[in-house]
Amino acid sequence: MIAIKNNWTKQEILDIYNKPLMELLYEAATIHREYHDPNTVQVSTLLSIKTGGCPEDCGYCPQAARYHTDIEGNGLMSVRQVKAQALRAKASGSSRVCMGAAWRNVKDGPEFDQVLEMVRTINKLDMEVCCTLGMVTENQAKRLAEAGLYAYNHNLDTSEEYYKEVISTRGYEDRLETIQNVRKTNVTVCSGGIIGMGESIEDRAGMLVALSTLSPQPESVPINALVAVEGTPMEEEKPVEIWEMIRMVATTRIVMPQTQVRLSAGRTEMSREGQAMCFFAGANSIFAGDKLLTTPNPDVNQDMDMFRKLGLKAQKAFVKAPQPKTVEAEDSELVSIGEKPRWTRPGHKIERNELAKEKSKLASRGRV
Ligand code: SAM
Ligand code: DTB
Ligand code: SF4
Repeated sequence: MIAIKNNWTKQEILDIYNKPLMELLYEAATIHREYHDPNTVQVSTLLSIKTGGCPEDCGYCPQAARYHTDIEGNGLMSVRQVKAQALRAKASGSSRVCMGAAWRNVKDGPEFDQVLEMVRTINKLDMEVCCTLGMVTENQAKRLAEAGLYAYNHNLDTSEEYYKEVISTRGYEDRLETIQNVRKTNVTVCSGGIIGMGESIEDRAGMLVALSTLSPQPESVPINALVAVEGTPMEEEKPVEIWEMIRMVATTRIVMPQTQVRLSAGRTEMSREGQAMCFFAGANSIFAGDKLLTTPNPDVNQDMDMFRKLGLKAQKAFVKAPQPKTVEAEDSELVSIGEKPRWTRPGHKIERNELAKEKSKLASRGRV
């Protein structure tokens, strides 16, 4: 095995991304086999525990309150509901549950306590628990770790330069700081991004520089293809070609050999042959279940049929890192410490976000 390289440059990554496809595939598949069982794929189920009404302006996201989309918003789910969904996910072959909340950042209080209880409950079902709740402080990351969290998802989404064209309500440095806060615990880091938002190939390479130069590199990297949802600023973005997805997956595999590369949003638009090429190129994780957070995903039976045809097995829980211990709420030594984090709010104007917001205002007045 080659030592992990932590100083990738944008040019080196571009040179990999732009290789003739057969060479790129061969190189990625070779590295993939050195570090992973090529016939095993992790299956993770997403659960939107708090949907819609988010104060952020992420241009891709149907859950941002300021855009007019069709999604149905919901308050925080109960621990009982979450347990029932986790049991269903386990029965259908998932080893991980990823709970997503449409929050800008975690706030100490009863809702966070409820999420901590969800983490304890799922860890006790012997499944890997992941959360994606927005920005977190060091103390909040420690409390999640103590409850038994296995992974925290916090995407960089794109390059630092293009991020300014996507989101105006927070800065790239906030995302990096949250990742650092998670790194101060034993919780593994899951961080990736989206392709198909109008970014250049340089931006894709820029995102991979930001991820691959983290030390250690993230344990998982989700690669999402934009799901262009009506009402969002990105509603008119053209779907990415499968070749772009394959190149992105292969490049991610080469620059982050140990990472689990997850074929994430956008699979409903991909053929099985296309997905098979992504697995060959080094993808070894998927989101399963007929829904992502708010948008459709392939049916689990269809996925299991694809696994059978390709001879793929579902990865067992805790094969990459040991199961964390859960400390019960009453035994916890960690409490809210009244932090007042200063997450940035750049607030610059992004034209397509402003247009989508205006359209949404007109729609709510019944004029569109
Ligand atoms: N609110 C938290 C945050 O932003 O970190 C967690 C939930 S957020 C929905 C998690 C990730 O979903 C985003 O970082 C983004 O990468 C992905 N995502 C959201 N909408 C998407 C879309 N329309 N297409 C593809 N990926 C999307
Ligand atoms: C990630 O990278 N992709 C997932 C998960 N992490 C949280 C979310 C995809 C969301 C796609 C749009 C939706 O369903 O709302
Ligand atoms: Fe909110 Fe997360 Fe959606 Fe951004 S991506 S609008 S932070 S739910």
